[in-house]
Amino acid sequence: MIQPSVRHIIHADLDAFYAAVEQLDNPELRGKPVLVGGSPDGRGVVATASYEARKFGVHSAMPMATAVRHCPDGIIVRPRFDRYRELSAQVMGVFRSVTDTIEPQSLDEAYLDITVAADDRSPIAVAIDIKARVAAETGLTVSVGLATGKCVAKIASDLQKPDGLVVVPDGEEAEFLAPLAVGKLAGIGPKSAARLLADGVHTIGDLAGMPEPWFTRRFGKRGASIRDHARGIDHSPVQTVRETKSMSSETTFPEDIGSAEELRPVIDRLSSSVASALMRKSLTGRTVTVKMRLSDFTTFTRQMTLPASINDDSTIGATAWTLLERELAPERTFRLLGVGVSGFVPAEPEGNDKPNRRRAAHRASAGARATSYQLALPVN
Ligand code: TTP
Ligand code: MG
Repeated sequence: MIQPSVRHIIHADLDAFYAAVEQLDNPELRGKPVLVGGSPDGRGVVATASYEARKFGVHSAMPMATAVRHCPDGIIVRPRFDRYRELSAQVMGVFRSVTDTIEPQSLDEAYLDITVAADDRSPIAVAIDIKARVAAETGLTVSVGLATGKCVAKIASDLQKPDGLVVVPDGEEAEFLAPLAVGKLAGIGPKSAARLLADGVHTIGDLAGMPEPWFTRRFGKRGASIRDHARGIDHSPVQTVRETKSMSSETTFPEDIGSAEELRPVIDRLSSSVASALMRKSLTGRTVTVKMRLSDFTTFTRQMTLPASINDDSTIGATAWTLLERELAPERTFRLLGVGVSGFVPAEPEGNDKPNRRRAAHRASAGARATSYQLALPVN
């Protein structure tokens, strides 16, 4: 019987992600042992290996030199993070077209709450559809676990890799988990697993059978949730990550400073830290903000909107410096400085919407003249 309170949660994880992308883009690598990562000469490590290479015992985080010894025919490929990000965005797009309730865990992994999407068809049909659409739209395979909670769904997605689909029906969670190794449970790392093994607790079933007070003794505060997880109980929600609205970096000085010579390098350092955070997320923004806290704790910001969207450290630094320089005054010293970029513009394909872009640029340059002065808020 279907109860209305039962949730349908998917954990989806791409198979041998980086290696699969390399095999996708270069057909010559298909069916071959591929090692994505650094050089075997230096201290390079394996980011991931294709399933063909895993047969030789190669795994993520293994030194590349060791991997090559295990798998001499392995083809070493340097990672291409931009391409991985691009495909990740496509895959997340497929997920998002099924449900808004999605919690990405990394580039190749996400939880999806498909309870609503499964209103008019079975959750298994939704899961099959997701797998088929990821394959059709990207050429990649994704392993999917479907269960009533995140913890079981995650374990399920890993069980039949690659291209797996494991469904754990409502009410069968504990039975499904019972024979599996304790180390598969979220929160049980290799050290905990080794200690549990020494105590004769090998499987999740063994763990679930331990008396309640034992969990608190063993795991402290985490005891209750580990016990629930071992019994397949997990009500934690799929948490939609809010879109990043701004990126900033700030620093408090050991001693207050006020001269241009001292402040300029700080602005440059903060700007380059913001720039690299933006680049890592492939974001560009038009508004640069400087946050200032004076010796008397007065805190305020100045911001400027540029005609174009940027993420390079020199433009951020030059803009931030223009804003700060106007505030310098004899006797005025600063406790804290921050630099931020906001007003993100989604990457837009070239040639689209030219008139709109012109309008946007026009608005932006108007904004640059009207530098806004936000509230001066005393802190404390
Ligand atoms: P995973 O999903 O852990 O691994 P995977 O997708 O390669 O293989 P699987 O089929 O078992 O899911 O990680 C996703 C990507 O993250 C992986 O392709 C490369 C990268 N990664 C690293 O760079 N270093 C690491 O130690 C791990 C575990 C992953
Ligand atoms: Mg993966």
